[in-house]
Amino acid sequence: MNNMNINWYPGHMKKTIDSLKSSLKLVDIVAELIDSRIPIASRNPLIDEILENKPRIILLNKKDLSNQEENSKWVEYFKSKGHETVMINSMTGQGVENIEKACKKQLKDKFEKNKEKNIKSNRIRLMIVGIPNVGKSTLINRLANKKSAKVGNRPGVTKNNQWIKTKGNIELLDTPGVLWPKFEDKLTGLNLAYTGAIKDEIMDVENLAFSLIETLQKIDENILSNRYGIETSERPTIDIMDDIALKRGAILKGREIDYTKTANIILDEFRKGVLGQITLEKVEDINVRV
Ligand SMILES: Nc1nc2c(ncn2[C@@H]2O[C@H](COP(=O)(O)OP(=O)(O)OP(=O)(O)O)[C@@H](O)[C@H]2O)c(=O)[nH]1
Ligand SMILES: [Mg+2]
Repeated sequence: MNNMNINWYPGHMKKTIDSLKSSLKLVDIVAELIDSRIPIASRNPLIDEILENKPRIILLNKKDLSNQEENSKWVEYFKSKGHETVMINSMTGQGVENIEKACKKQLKDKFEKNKEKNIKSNRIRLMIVGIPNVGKSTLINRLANKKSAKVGNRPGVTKNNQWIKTKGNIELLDTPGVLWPKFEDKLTGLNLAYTGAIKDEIMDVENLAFSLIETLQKIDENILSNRYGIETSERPTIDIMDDIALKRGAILKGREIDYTKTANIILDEFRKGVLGQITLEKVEDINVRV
């Protein structure tokens, strides 16, 4: 956790907010990108304050890695808060085609006013914001119409701001807003670490994997049992870890268990989705945390 505090010292946060606020003036709407496995931990704690009344849509990314039933519940939840919400997989582009429609819904007023003024413009200027590693660059690449050149600088706009033309009516600000995640409570830090959102480990890999095993066991005892062909029901976490090590041949000279290797296997397989589509934070958890 300490490393994250170093990366996001107060001065850094203030700079981020200032630059984000000036970018906000350039766009019609903001897409808040969230990791669908951890929709609580992957949101910035100040996002509502920063965006104020700016139109916003929510994009739940990495839908290939999360539980589809929980995803539906999260979409309902965010919609109930007034946010148009879209489930996406930025890697394959699945769901990305629904982003424009969601923007249009959220910008209905603007389009109606344009109509009254007899202005014919369907252009939607969009900026993506999100915490590190949530998939911002992948989504930008996915939305970008590779064949068309960059739209170029607009007059009166900082030289750095380039616009990317997409296949539809969306014009994308090429630099996304990188926000810091929540890191007030331990569970949030752990969930960010399990999913690989934090590169600087908040604890060593062995302890992290140990605690991931406990978490997965609580979600569904079949996850590890199915994947590694071991008995997991009502067994101590360390025994489960030992069994995984034996199954995977993570044994050192002198027949000692290689816990580092075992831990890396478990973490890597979880992050890649090999253990299944697993959501770590459910809608119900909102009442307990936040
Ligand atoms: N499985 C899966 N992986 C994804 C998806 N979207 C992004 N990724 C992966 O997530 C990792 C991070 O993606 P980036 O696009 O670099 O994330 P970013 O938000 O730009 O990260 P920073 O630039 O560090 O802030 C990469 O390994 C991507 O391949 C998705 O929908 N599904
Ligand atoms: Mg990036």
